Amino acid sequence: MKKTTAKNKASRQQGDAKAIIPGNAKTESLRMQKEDETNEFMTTDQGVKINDDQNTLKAGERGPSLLEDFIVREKLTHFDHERIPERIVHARGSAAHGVFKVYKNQAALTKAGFLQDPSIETPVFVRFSTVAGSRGSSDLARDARGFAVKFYTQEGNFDLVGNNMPVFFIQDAIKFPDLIHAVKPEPDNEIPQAASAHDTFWDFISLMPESAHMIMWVMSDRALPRSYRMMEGFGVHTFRMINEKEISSFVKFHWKPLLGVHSVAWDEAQTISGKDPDFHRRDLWNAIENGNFPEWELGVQIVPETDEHKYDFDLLDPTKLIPEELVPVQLIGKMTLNRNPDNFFAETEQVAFHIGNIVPGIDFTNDPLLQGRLFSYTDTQLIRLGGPNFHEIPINRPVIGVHNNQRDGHMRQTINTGKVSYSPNSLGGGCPFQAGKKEGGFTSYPERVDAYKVRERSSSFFDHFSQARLFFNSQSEPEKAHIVDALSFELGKVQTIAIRERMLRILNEIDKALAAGVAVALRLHIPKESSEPLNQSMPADGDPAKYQPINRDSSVLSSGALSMAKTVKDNIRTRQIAILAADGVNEKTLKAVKEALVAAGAVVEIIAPCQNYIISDGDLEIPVDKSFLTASSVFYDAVYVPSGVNSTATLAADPDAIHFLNEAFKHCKAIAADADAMQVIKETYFSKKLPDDFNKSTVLEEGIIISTDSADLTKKFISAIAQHRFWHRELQRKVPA
Ligand code: HDE
Repeated sequence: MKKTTAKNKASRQQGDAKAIIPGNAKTESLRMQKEDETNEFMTTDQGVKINDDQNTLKAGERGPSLLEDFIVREKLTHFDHERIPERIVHARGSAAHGVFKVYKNQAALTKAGFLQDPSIETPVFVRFSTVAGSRGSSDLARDARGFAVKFYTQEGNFDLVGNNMPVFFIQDAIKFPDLIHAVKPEPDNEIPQAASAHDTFWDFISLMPESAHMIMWVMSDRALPRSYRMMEGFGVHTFRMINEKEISSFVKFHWKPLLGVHSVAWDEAQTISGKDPDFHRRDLWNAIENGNFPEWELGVQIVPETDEHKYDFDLLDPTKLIPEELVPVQLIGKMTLNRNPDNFFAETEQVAFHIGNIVPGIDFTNDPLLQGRLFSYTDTQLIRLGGPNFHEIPINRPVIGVHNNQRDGHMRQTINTGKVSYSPNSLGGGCPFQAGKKEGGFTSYPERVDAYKVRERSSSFFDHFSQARLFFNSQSEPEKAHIVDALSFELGKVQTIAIRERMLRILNEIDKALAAGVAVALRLHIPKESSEPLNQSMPADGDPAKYQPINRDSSVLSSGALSMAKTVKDNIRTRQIAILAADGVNEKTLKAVKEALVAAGAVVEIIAPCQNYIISDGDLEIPVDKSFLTASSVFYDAVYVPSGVNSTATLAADPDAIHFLNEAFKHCKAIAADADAMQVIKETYFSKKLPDDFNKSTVLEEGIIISTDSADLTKKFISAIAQHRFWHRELQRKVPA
C-alpha cells in the first residue's frame, strides 16, 4: 500500500515536482534538488516565495487593485485556464495503477515481450468510464462501460482500449459520430444527461438493425455494474497475435474479474445516482485504499488463421462475439490494481489511450470499426491535450526511452540536444538507428490484400439478429424480465410513437416473447407489415435487397458465459453489509456476526438513528459509521438486524429503519435478523408477503435468514450474501419502497 509519511503527504499536497519530465539531466537534477529544499514555502510559478496570499496589492487599504501585482495576476490567469475539453465520449471515468503478470510463457502465440516471462511485472494504468455522460454525470447511468488498459511494457506502451461488453453498436467507424450524436443529450435543449432513454437515440437505433445485438447488452443488467471491480472487460474487435515464426492467430481479449460479474437493480441504480453519483468511483478508490486490490484474469480466444472462415459470423464484424462454446477462453495472466492515482487531473484526466498503441507480437485486423479508431484516438488528443506532445505527459510516457526525430510543437518538454533531427544522417553518427527484427523492431503482419477499392460492406455482415437472440436465450428468467423492463422504460420515454413501433419490429425479429412483453408495457401492437425497410442505413444507390438483414439462428443457441446468473458466487469478499442498530443493541450477537462477516472479507458498517456512537445493552460505546440520514440501503449488499430489547423497539418504530429493510428486500438483497429482532421485521411490508409459516426458524430460499443462534445465522447469511441478489424474489413479490 501507499506510504503516507508526513513528508510524502506534504509533497503530494503541494504538487510533486518530480513529476516534471527531465530535459537536460544535469540541470534538471539541480533544479529538483532546489525544489525539494524549498517546497515547504509557497512560491509563484517563477519560484519567488510568496509573503501574502490573502490580499491583493492595492493603492491604499480601500483603494483599487494594482495591475503590477504579479502574484494575483498569475494566480487568476492559471485558474482561468484550468479546464481542458472533456472527452467527446467516455468523459466520466476513474482510474488506478496496477501490475500485470503472465501465468506462463506465451511464445507459441505471440512474441510480445510482456507475455513471455511469468516473473516480470508489467505496470498498468486502467481507466473505467461511462460512455455518454459528461464528466460530472452519475456513475450509475444505463450505459456501456469503458475498460481501457495501458501496459507500460519493456517494448513500449500497449493499450487495450475495450468495453465491459464484447460487441458494439455499429460495424463501420463512419457511423460513430452519428451514433454518439444520437445518444448524447439532444442539441436544442441538452436533455437528457447520461441517458439513452430519448427520441434521438432510439430513432437512430430503430433505423439501424446492426445495433440489435449491442442493444440486448445495454438493456441488460451488464449496463448497471455493481462496481468497476465486478465487470468483465473485452477488446471487442478481433486482433492478431504473431509469434517469432511469424505465425499469426486471430485473438479476442477478455478480462474476467475474480470477484465475478454482478449488477445492481435499475431502481437501485436510479436511487444511487441521486444519493451518491460517485458510487463506482468511491468504491474503486476505497477498495484500493483498504488493500482490497481488484483483480482480473486476462483471457484470450484464439482462432488459427486457417479457421478465419469457419464460423457462421465474420470475425471482422464487431457486432459479433465468438461463443465460448466454440472457442474457449484461455486464461493467460492476472492484473491487480494496487495504487490509486495521486492526482486525478494529471493521471486519470490526462491519460491518452490509443487502440493504435501496439507492440511487436500484436497487430490489427481489417475490422472496419477498429480501422477507424486508429485515426480517431490521436486526433482527439490533439485538441483535448493541446498539441502533438501529449506523449510527454508523465502518465502517457513509456517506461523505456523515446528516441526519434520528432521535434518541437506546443508544450514540448524534452530538450533534445545536438544539431541532428533527421534521418539518414552522418553528423549524428546515424542515430537513432532503426531496429532490425532481431533488435525488436516492429514489423506489420504481411497480410495479403488484393482487392478493388470499394465503399461496400461484406455480405457476411448482414446477419443482425442471430447473436442478439443468442444473448437473450442465454439469460435467466429474471435477467430476461430486466431486459423487457429496460426496453419498456427506454421506449416509454420516447415521445414519437413511430419510433416505438419500429423498435417493436426489430425486437420481434430477435424474439417474439421479448417484443410481446415490451408491446404490452407500451400498449402498442407489433406492426405486422410495413412498407419501410427494416434497415435504413444504406448508401444512396445501395441495393436494398443486399442491405436487408438476414434473420437466421446462431449455430450456438444458448451460451453459459453470457448470463451473470452463473458467475462467481462462492465468497463475500468486499461486499458491503449494513447492521441496523440503536441504543440497547445486544453487543454479543452484534460482535459475533460482525467479526464473522469481516473474517469472510466483507466490509461492515453500523447504521443507527444517530451519528457517532450507540450504547449497547452492556453499556459499551459502539461506534456508528453512518446514520439513517447519511446512509441508504442502496449502498449495501445485505442487511442484518441484531437483537436487543431497546434497540429493536427503537428500530421498529423508526420509519427510516423500516424503509431501509423494505428497500433492501425490493432490491433482492440478503436480509438477516436475530429471532429476537422479529419485532422489526414484522413492521416491514414484505413480512406480510412472506409465507404463513414464516417464523423464527425459517430460512427462505429468498435470502431471508432469521435465527436464534448467531453461528447458524452467520453461516447461512454468508452463503446468502455470496448469491449477490435474489432476483427471482421480484418476479413473485413486489413491495412498495
Ligand atoms: Fe472509443 N473513443 N471510439 N471505442 N473509446 C474514445 O478517445 C472512437 C469504440 C473506448 O478512458 C475517444 O481519448 C471511434 C469501441 C474507451 O480515456 C475517441 C470509435 C470501443 C474510451 C474515441 C470508437 C471504444 C474511448 C474519446 C468507432 C470498445 C475511453 C476520448 C470507430 C472496444 C478511453 C479519447 C479513456 C474513447 C473514438 C469505438 C472504447 C473520440 C471513432 C468499439 C474505453 O477518440
